[in-house]
Amino acid sequence: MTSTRAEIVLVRGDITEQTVDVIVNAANSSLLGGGGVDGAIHRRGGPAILADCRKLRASQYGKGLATGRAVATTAGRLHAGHVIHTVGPVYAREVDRSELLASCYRESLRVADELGARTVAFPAVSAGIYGWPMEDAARIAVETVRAAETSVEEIRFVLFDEAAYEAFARQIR
Ligand code: AR6
Repeated sequence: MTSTRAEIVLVRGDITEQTVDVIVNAANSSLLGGGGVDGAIHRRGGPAILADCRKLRASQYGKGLATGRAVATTAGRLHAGHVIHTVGPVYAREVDRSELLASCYRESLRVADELGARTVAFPAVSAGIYGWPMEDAARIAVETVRAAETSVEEIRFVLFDEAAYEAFARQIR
């Protein structure tokens, strides 16, 4: 069954503290870690996540993970079954990369479905170091997951600060 409309839940907090089937990471194409959510996930999840990422780089992702795509690893010590790493686009005023940002959410849900996940936590992909304006990032995130055909039952957006939480809340209303 892939027609269930998932419940969308907003939480203000740290995504690494969530108990869910899948935690989505706003990664970069190297898959080898970074700052922001990515740094927090690797720190809190421990070295098993990086070990899995290195295996992916040594096998089917020799050139890294393309923008808009998603791939799963272990979640290490996080309270989750898997981490799904997705690579958001860097925001640019002169080119519209919205479709790539939407793809991050769609592809992550597709991989989550393959894993049989029921609960998935997302950060605001691209809305930190990659510079996407929060209001627009929230609109794309919410519109995309609403339109997605998925068996996931709960999609939890975990927003780090009040401004991000409010931006997502305006999209849900
Ligand atoms: N829990 C939830 N949200 C968080 C957390 C956390 N622990 N930490 C930060 N955020 P970012 P991006 C918020 O920069 O823009 C990395 O170096 C943050 O406030 O993590 O996609 C990667 O390796 C912001 O709202 O991801 C890439 O190189 C949102 O999460 C690059 O950054 C996303 O911010 C990806 O940049």
